This record gives sequence, structure tokens and C-alpha cells, in this order.
Amino acid sequence: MSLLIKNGTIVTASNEFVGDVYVKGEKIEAIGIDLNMPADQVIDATGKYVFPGGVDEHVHYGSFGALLFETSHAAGVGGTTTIVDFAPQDQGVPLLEAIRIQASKANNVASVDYAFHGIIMDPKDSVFDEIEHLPEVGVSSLKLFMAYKGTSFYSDDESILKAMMKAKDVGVTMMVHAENADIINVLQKYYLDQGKTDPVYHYYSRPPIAEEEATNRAIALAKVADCPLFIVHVSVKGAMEAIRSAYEGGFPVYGETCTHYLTLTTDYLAKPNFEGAKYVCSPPLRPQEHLDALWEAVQKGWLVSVGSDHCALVGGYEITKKKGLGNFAKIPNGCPGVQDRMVMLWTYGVCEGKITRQRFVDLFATTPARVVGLYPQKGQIAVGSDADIVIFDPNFKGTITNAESYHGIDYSPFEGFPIKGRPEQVFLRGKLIAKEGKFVAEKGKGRRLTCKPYALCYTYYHKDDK
Ligand code: DUC
Ligand code: ZN
Ligand code: ZN
Repeated sequence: MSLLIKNGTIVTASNEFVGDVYVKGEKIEAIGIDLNMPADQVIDATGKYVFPGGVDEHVHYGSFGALLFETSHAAGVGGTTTIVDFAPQDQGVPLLEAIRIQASKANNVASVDYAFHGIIMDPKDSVFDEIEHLPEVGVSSLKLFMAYKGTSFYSDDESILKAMMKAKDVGVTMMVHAENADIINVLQKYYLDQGKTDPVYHYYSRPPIAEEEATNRAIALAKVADCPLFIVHVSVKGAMEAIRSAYEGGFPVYGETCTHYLTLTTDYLAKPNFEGAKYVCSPPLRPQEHLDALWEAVQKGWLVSVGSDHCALVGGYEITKKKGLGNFAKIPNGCPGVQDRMVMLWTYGVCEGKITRQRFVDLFATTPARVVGLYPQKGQIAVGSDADIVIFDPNFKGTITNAESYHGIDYSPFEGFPIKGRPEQVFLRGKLIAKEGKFVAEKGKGRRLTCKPYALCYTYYHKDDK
């Protein structure tokens, strides 16, 4: 099959121009002006943008009680053609085995291409010893949690430091969920003891300083280990500034934020009648001043990518979130968002003049691919890259509704948000998978990807120039 997309405005992380893209089979074979090779299909993209398919390097399919890969076609509908999932580890199960089990759940089920990060949930020396083998199974990143003390997600500083010391020897990117677990535990009890049980206390028990302190501590540990660091889901100004100042001081620390931290404030957590539970995720939604700081950071490159932290909990709001009625600390964490990342970032970022189209592509596709070692196969419109392409109609106007969401649960955190523009046609390796908000391909045709070690965070850190 061949495809010629003509006269679209092709946008990359560094420039844009009106031109043509020629796809042969699964790859982009030519980019230019007035290409005229014969093709099985010719699309006139006049007045449309042509973007690389999105790379969402922060999704949960299974971990935290989220639905598995059956609903991953939601990503494709929203213009994301690659997802990188956090593979959960059960107690007693070796890290590599946990990844193998998670991969078997995605096989023939995932509808976009996929790769994995490891998560250490059983921190001990035998597991740290497995880190050196992650690149052999196509995994180049590993997440540890400073939060969730009392659950298997939690790792103490000793464990994080040990993991970092192993990771840096093999070019594995260390990712940290940075929130101070002790502050959170004490404040949760403090508010509950006063009968303050509503979802908004999820925010008060996880104040900005708890994230800022943990971010600084993660950076300190990374410096001790001399290990590059990627802080996931940065939600507060102080954490962003800690990353920025460490990076500007010469240490390779990078940060991601997420769609909801840019677009939803703490007011959503404070919605009455337990509606706020729909927005419970960690870190929590923050007041407006943090959103303003995060927008500035993504435009200026102080934060380098925007993930969704997609986590569509089995049972959704009615069954699962409501387990926390009468106790905000028991509300399961996580919100869906994989389908909405592109339109939200476009509408509330590009259309509002907060980010340029180049930054949009960089944040949405190019840098996430670099962070996980999938670039240039993914995240880029370039000759030789996979033909993951979004033809985007900037003139579309609509509203996000759960009824039109493919994520498989009973609510959307972005319900009612007006949107400008949408992915009109989405191609995965040259094949049309979504059109005008509908999934149009056979499900389960996503392919597992191999992530290369020594990815973006190691740019200035190559061991023996690997
Ligand atoms: N927070 C996480 O750390 N993981 C998944 C969902 C969430 O809200
Ligand atoms: Zn996290
Ligand atoms: Zn997450």
C-alpha cells in the first residue's frame, strides 16, 4: 500500500512547511514539494496540519486498577499512535517476568504500538540486580515511587538510590514519582480526625511543598548516584523550578507534566456531592498559579513532555471512585485522558497562544519518543520513520463528552470542555486507524516496540559513547 498526503502543513518540533508526504508500506519514504509518485491513495490535506502520531509515555493499562489494553484504541482516536505503559510488579515476581506478563496482556489486544517502563514494586537487591537486563528485553526506563507508603508501590530513599546506581551503568532512564509520603500520611490522618473527608482534602493532604521536597530529594539522590533523572507528572511550580535549576546547573534532570495539570484546577476536586472524586489522581490538581507556571515551563522547555497519566479505573466513578465515600484517602487514584491529550493541548495551549505549534509537536510526540528511546522510529515526520501520521483539522469545533470517548469508563474529567480542532485521520504505520473521532480499524493490531537505552536523559552522559 502506498499513500500520498498532499499540500498539508507539515509540522515538526523545529519547523513547518506546506508539502507532501509519501508513505510506502509502513514507513515514510519521501517528504517534499509537489511529489508526484503514483500512490494507491492520495489525500488532499490543504488547510490541514500534518503531525507525527502522538507518543504518550505515561499510561497505565492494568496498574493501579486500570482497565487493560482493550480500550487502547482510545489513544488512536485521539491522535496517539504509541503508548508506553507502566508494567506493574507483583510481590515475589522478578522484574523481567513482570514485564513479560504485562507484554503478554497487550499482545493482540493493544490497538496502537506499545512499549513498557518497568516499575519496581518489590524493592530488594535481587530485583535491583535485574535492572542491568532491562535493555535486553527492550525496556529502557524504570519508575520508582516516593509516595504511597504502606503499599507495594512505595520505595524508600535507600532503594531508590540503589536502583539509580544500577540504572546508570546500563543507560536505563530512572523515573521518579516525587511526593513526600510521610507528609501525606500525617496530613491524611490530621484531616480525617477532624471529620474532613471530602475529595478536596486529597489536595490539602498533598500540599505543593510535599512534591517540591520530594523532587529536590530525588535530584539529590540522582546526584549521589550520578544518574540522569526524569521526574514524572510534575504538578507544582516549586518542583518545576527545582528541575530547571538543577538542569541549568549542569545536572541531567528532566521533567514531564500531564494534560490535567495544565488544564484542571483544584476547584474540580472541590466539586460538591462527591463529584470531586472523579478528579482524584496523584499528585493532585493544583491552584491556577501552578497551571500558569507549568504552561510557561512547557513553552520554554523547562519541562520537556506532556503525558496523559491515563488510568481508566475498572468500575469508573460509580463503582470504584465511590469506595472513597466518607474517606478521601480511600478514593482510588487515576483518571482517563489518553484520548484527550492532543485536543486539550492544542485548544488550551496552541489556540490560546501559550505554546507554539512546534512546541506542541515536541511535547506531544517528539520528546516523549526521545525520552523512552523510540526516536526516530516514532515521534517524527521524517524519511525512514514509521508512517504514524495525524491529519489534523484546525477548523473543527466540538465538545468533549464521555459518550464519544473510547476509554471504557463512565466519565471523562474533561467532560464539557469546548475543543477547537481534532485529528481528522490517524494513520498507524501507514494504515488508517481513526477518522473524525471514530476508531475505524481492526482492534488489537498494535505492535510491541523495543526501547533503546541511553535515551534523551543520557544525552551528555554516554557511557563509552554507546
Ligand atoms: N497517580 C499515579 O501515580 N499513578 C496512576 C494514577 C495516579 O493518579
Ligand atoms: Zn506516579
Ligand atoms: Zn502514572
